Amino acid sequence: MKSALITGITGQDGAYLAKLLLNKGYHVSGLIARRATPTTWRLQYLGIANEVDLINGDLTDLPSIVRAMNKAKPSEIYNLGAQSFVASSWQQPVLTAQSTGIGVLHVLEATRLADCAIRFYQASSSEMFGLVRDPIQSEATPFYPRSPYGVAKLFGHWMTVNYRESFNMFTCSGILFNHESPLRGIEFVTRKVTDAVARIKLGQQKDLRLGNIDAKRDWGYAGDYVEAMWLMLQQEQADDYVVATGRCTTVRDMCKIAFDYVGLNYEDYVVIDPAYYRPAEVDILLGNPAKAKKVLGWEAKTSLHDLIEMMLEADLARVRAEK
Ligand code: NAP
Ligand code: F7E
Repeated sequence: MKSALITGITGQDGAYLAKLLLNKGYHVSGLIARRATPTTWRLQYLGIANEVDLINGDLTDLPSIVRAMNKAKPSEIYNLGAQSFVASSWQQPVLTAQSTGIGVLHVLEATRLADCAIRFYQASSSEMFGLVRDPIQSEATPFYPRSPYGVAKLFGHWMTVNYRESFNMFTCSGILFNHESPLRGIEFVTRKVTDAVARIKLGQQKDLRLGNIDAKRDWGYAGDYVEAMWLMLQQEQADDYVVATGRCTTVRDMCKIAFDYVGLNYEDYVVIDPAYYRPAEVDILLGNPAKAKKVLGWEAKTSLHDLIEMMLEADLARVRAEK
């Protein structure tokens, strides 16, 4: 039986990936950081909380990763754990560097010490493109990160490349563009919008305060994107891939789709609040997923309209259940 260790299993992607791997017959372990309140709600939402082995540990604590590796004995490791909220990375740059950057090195080093044959996936990010050098970003586009988060991800990305080149290890980086779902954290803009639209529709909220609604993102569905992660580790050769839809939309138009769905006009509710502006913005991200399609046979299946509808239906149900 194949065995996988997922860091960040309690996050959006970790939960979907765990479900995918369980469906493929894997034994799934996950690194779980100690928190004061429970963090397994996503695993519960997907009905898999009792089907995965949760091992205590923290990405900033190398010995705990080594112990988790010894316990899980994985043939594949997916490093998805990170401080992943870009806006917070200016408020907590050192913590972000330690978990999102140095944490990658801890997992790579623990993998090398345990068994160089373990296949390793790193959750790299389109935020590394930042102030974009090409209008459509591919694996060949130079990086220019714009946040402490992007800088930390770039460190993890190059470490992943370096371990492949230095130790001949099977290490892959997925350069994933934004991907969302009903399990997305509430602070990210898509989920902030769908949660607010549900609350406004059901009479529990009056307005929606947002920052730069002219920013453009290439949004896909997380359920599609975890398949690309798995495919990367099934290839003959380790490599890096852009994973994206190839379309991009403004935050403004994404809001319009969400409000239209419940029969409301976004202009009546959206209030611009400069508190949500970022010290340095990434104005546009648009990925070219041609390599992932050609080599992995992967492409995004879910349209932005379908994604927003899926998220809205889930948030409408959640808000109704709270009543
Ligand atoms: P997420 O929902 O924020 O999940 C992050 C996970 O990392 C959570 O399980 C969190 O645990 C864990 N974590 C944070 N700090 C940790 C630490 N010090 N030690 C151990 N675990 C820690 O993120 P996501 O959206 O699933 O994204 C997964 C990965 O892909 C992240 O690395 C993210 O940066 C990257 N990425 C995401 C996107 C996207 O659009 N979603 C795009 C590109 C790359 P708690 O639950 O305890 O906080
Ligand atoms: O912001 C703008 C904001 O926080 C998207 C992470 O998964 O994807 C994600 O990072 C855009 C930005 O995601 C609000 O300024 C406007 O331009 O949803 P977001 P992100 O920063 O793109 C990348 C690929 C990752 O790797 C990250 O881990 O929306 N925006 N008004 C707002 N954003 C938020 N959060 N809240 C607002 O009120």
